[in-house]
Amino acid sequence: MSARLAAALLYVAVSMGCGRDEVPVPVPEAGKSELQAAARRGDDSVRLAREEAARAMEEAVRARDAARSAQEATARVVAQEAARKASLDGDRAARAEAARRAQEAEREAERKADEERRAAFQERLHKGMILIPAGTFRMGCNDELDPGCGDEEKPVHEVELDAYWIDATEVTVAQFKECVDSGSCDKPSPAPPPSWGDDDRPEDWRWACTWGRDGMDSHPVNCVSWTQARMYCRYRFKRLPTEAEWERAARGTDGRRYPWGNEAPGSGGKVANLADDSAARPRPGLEVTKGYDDGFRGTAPVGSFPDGASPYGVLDMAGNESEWVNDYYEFDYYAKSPPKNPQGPSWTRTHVIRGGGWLDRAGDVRVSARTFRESDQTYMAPGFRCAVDAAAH
Ligand SMILES: [Ca+2]
Ligand SMILES: [Ca+2]
Repeated sequence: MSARLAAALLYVAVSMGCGRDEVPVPVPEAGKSELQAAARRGDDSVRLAREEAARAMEEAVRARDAARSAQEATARVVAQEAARKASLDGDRAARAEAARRAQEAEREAERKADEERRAAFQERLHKGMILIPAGTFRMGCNDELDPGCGDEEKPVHEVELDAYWIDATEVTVAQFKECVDSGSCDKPSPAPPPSWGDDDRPEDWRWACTWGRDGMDSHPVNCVSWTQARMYCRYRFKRLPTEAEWERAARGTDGRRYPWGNEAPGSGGKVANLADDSAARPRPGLEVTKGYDDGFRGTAPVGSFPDGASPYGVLDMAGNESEWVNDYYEFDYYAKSPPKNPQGPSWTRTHVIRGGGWLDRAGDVRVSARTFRESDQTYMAPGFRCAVDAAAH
C-alpha cells in the first residue's frame, strides 16, 4: 500500500469511526481519486460477491429442484414397478386360477368320457349275457330226486356264489372267427383226433366240426381245446365259468334235473338238441333217445330251443354242444369243495365238461352230469361259453 492510500484510509477511518471529539483528518486532494477507485473496486467486489451468491443460490435451488425431481422420478419408478409387480402377481394368480379350473374341467371331461367308455364297454361286454344274482343253491345230484345220479355228481351240497354274468348261448363260429382274425385265437381243429375211439374213421366225422364249413356261422364252435376256449374268453375280457357257476345258471335254485324242469326230453316239446332220431338216421348204430326228434343230426344254431331255457333264460345248457368250464376235473371234488365260490381242484390232467351235447342221450344232458377231457386235446364234442364277475367292470 502506498503512503498516499494509507493516508486516505486513515482519513476515512477517522471520519467514520473516530471519537466525536477527534477532529477528522482531511484527505489530501491527490488521494481522493485513488480512494474513489478503491471504493469502486470494493463496490465491484461486493457486487460480484452478491452475484456469485445469487448464482450459488440459484444453483442450490436448481439442485434442490433436481433432487426433488429425481426423488419424484424414483418414487414414480418404484410405484410403477410396484404396480407392475402387483399386476404380475395378479396375472399370475389369475392364470393359476384359470389353470386350476381348466384342469378341473379336463378331469371332469375325462371322468365323463371314462364313464361313457365303461358304459359302452359294459354294454358290449354284457350283450348276449345274462346276470345271475348272488345267492346259494344245492349243487350236485340228489338220489332222492334223480335216479340217474352218477357217483361223481355226489354228494349234493350247498354252494354260495357271488353274482356273475354268463353268455346266454354257446360261443358261435362267427364270434370265434373274430378272435381268430384278430390274431388272438388259433383256428379250431378241422377234424376230431385220430383216437376218437370207435370203429368209425376220423375222416367220417369231419363234418361234425363246425369251423370252416358253409352255413355254420351261428352254430357253436367246437373242435377247440380247453386252452383255446380260455383264450377266446380272455379275448372278450371274460373267462370260462366255474363248474358251480355253470350249474347254477343251468338249474337255478330248485334242484331241477334239466334246465326246463324235471321232465326228460321226449316227454314234451323240443327242448334240446341231443342224440335223437335225427342223429340215428345216418348212423343206425348210434345210441339215441328214441322217439325224440329235435331235427338236427349234428349241432344246431345256438338258441334254437327257447322252450329249453333255464330259469334265468340261459339257452342250450342241455345239449347242442357240451361245454368246457374253468375247473380241473376230480371225481370226488364235491366231498371236499369249499362252500363259497368253489374254483375246482388246484390241478389235474383234465378239465370238466358240462351239459351234454348232440352225441349224448337224455340222461347225459342232466344239469348235474359231469364228464371230462384232456385239456389240450380238441374234440368235436365240447364247445363253451364265457362268464364274467358282476363286480369286475
Ligand atoms: Ca340232435
Ligand atoms: Ca350246451
